[in-house]
Amino acid sequence: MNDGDGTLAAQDRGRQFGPLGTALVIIPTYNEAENIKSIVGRVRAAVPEAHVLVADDNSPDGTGKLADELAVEDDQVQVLHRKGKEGLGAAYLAGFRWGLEHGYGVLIEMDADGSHQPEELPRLLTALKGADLVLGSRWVPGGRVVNWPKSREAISRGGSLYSRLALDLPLRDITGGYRAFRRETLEGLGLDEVSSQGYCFQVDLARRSVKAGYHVVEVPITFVERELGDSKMSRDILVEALWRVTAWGATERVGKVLGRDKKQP
Ligand SMILES: Nc1nc2c(ncn2[C@@H]2O[C@H](COP(=O)(O)OP(=O)(O)OP(=O)(O)O)[C@@H](O)[C@H]2O)c(=O)[nH]1
Ligand SMILES: [Mg+2]
Repeated sequence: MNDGDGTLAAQDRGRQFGPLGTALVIIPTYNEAENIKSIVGRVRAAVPEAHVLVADDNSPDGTGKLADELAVEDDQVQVLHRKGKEGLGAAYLAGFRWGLEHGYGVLIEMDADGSHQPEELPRLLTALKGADLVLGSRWVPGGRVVNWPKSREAISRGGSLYSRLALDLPLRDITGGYRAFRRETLEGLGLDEVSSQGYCFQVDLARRSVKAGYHVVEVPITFVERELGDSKMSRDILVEALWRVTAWGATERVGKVLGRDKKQP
């Protein structure tokens, strides 16, 4: 784990990490017809050895069909067609399962709208050579957002700060969705118990990773606001994140207090 000043916590020093294996970039899509071809092309150019899985929730705008056309032309591109819109978390869980079943060594989360720049993927993968999980981070030195209104930045920074304090996590960008996991990390997180969606899904996986003792590293990224298509962010997603993070924080605090009482004679 990063101990705040960029150095490794004592228990992580000297730890050996195995080779990475083939990477699968999972791109969840819902109505991303204007973006899908460009994002897949950029991923393939930036990391030619990586494979791509588009996890589409039967988008009414035909994104799934466009992804199929890409898959026909390129055998490193696959499409997971899902029945209907079930949210970002469910799409990622299905993508992770597919990737683990197919033997990939690294599983990457990336939005379809260009906010996560594929050209930054090599830096995430380099960091993963010495980590269990790499978070693309807007809120560490060197990270930034482009074209976001101040109000959106305040919500995002506030969400990460609240999660950091409520859950006692030594991380700066806890809601971000540009991440690289080693397969062993995902296998150790108890994915079958994850039911959260949206931003909350990202907080949930970060929290589980830290609690499991994994070495989590934040790499600065430049996050670019989408130019095409519509955001799926909603009030419901924010409300879900707020209540779940608050409930997890309260449960952990009660657990710590009870544990401390038990130790006292
Ligand atoms: N399969 C699937 N993908 C989804 C769903 N909801 C969102 N996505 C995808 O998840 C990614 C992130 O969604 P966005 O709408 O960009 O959310 P956001 O980045 O928080 O919001 P903006 O910054 O406003 O774009 C995009 O690639 C979406 O197409 C869903 O229900 N199912
Ligand atoms: Mg987006």
